[in-house]
Amino acid sequence: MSSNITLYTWPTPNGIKASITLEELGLPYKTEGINISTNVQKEDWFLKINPNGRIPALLDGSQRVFESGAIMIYLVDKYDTDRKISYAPGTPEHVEQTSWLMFQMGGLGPMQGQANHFRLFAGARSDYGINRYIEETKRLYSVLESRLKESPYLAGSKYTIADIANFSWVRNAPVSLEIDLSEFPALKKWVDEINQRPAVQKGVDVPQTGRTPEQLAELFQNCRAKIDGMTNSDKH
Ligand SMILES: N[C@@H](CCC(=O)N[C@@H](CS)C(=O)NCC(=O)O)C(=O)O
Repeated sequence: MSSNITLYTWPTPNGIKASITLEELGLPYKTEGINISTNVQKEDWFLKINPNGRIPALLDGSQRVFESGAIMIYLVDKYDTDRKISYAPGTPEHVEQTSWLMFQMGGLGPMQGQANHFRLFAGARSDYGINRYIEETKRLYSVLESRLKESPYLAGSKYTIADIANFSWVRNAPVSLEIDLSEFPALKKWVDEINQRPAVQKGVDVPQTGRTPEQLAELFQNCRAKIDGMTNSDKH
């Protein structure tokens, strides 16, 4: 199928949801690397594509799409005619697919994002913030664990965008937040399996930054050490 897609992205948990989806669908696309540490995502030209000033965002011809969940839904609605990574609207599995996608968009992403903020990037140390958001992230992992004990994939027997969305956040938790996935064996098995998919291996590295997994692990370790070295600023 013809497309004229440009993906504006950076290899972060939200960014790779879009690139993995494009890779799984085998769609040709151009990539514009948006290095979020330089705040290019707040520039006027970019705000015309995503008024929220965040990645990922996508242009398909003159059609803009922003919010990673909306991008995934747009791509499967328009291009997944073979239902490779989605269920057909009107089926019970499609309702499950939407439910688990929204679980990620409204729950796991925001909560783990706050855990990342307090544990890795905050300007002041808050043990309350660290504990609250890491515990909430783990609670959400236990919800995924329960589902994956009863079903091979989140929406049913098929790998879908619901899996891509949740996987994109869970995969890095051991190195970023030191969450031990062996506490969640069904979740760990699912992550390990999805990690093997060729489209996932390509999609997690878009755009290529040249940073190795070891360098990323060291970066996270340094971030945690910086926070640990601060005095806890919570008021009691
Ligand atoms: N709900 C949005 C969240 C997007 C988001 O937070 N993107 C982060 C990277 S993972 C970002 O652009 N951060 C830079 C910033 O906040 O300026 C989505 O799912 O697309």
